[in-house]
Amino acid sequence: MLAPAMNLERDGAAMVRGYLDEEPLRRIVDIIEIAFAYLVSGQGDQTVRELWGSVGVVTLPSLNRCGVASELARELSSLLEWEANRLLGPSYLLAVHCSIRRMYLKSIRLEWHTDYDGGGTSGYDPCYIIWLPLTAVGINQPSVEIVRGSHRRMRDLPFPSPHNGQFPDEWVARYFAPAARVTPELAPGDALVLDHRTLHRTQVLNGAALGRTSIECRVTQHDAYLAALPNG
Ligand SMILES: O=C(O)CCC(=O)C(=O)O
Repeated sequence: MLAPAMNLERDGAAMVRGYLDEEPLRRIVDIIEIAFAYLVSGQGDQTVRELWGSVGVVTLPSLNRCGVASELARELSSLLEWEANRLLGPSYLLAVHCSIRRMYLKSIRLEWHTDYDGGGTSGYDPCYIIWLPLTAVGINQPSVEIVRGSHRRMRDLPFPSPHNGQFPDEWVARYFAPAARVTPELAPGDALVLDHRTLHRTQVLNGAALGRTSIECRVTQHDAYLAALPNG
């Protein structure tokens, strides 16, 4: 289903068209392309190469081990935090939970999960993901599919047993109406903002020629972290 207008508090998700202006978008792309060019040329230590090779991800704190100068890595972090603050109000960038994903194999996709239950963010509540596609998604490249309103119900539903952080499609179908599933079509510079309890997965897009690049930026508004902000 195409994305209807959504509200972050009510739906646990919202689309923000034109979240990034042209200049910050260009800076972000330029900085992360340095990292991918470095890895593609066979450089990088074993840890960064393994993560990149297995799930197509580079974490924000590891950029300086991927050929990105420290000041450029800092510029990227500051930019992501500044934009998040502009959108959501005072928010602390969880750099260790921020990453850049380049999908280049059909097999790399994430199944239904919430970051709260499967992504290690439960200690940061309230916490949000600002998902930034750097390539157009939703038609030829997979977007992120979400279950609208799931952030509230996920507090109370009985989890599959055993639970490994993922939720099988049948489990999601049992508790949520098909109409609650939304797959936004987004352009570079747009953002999809999610509550960290919102169910989401990589869009299933059969036949897509994978070449998608995206950023998962996570921020918290937990009091302890807000107090660490310069104006906190
Ligand atoms: O980029 C994707 O396809 C999935 C991202 C995701 O699920 C996440 O960041 O938690």
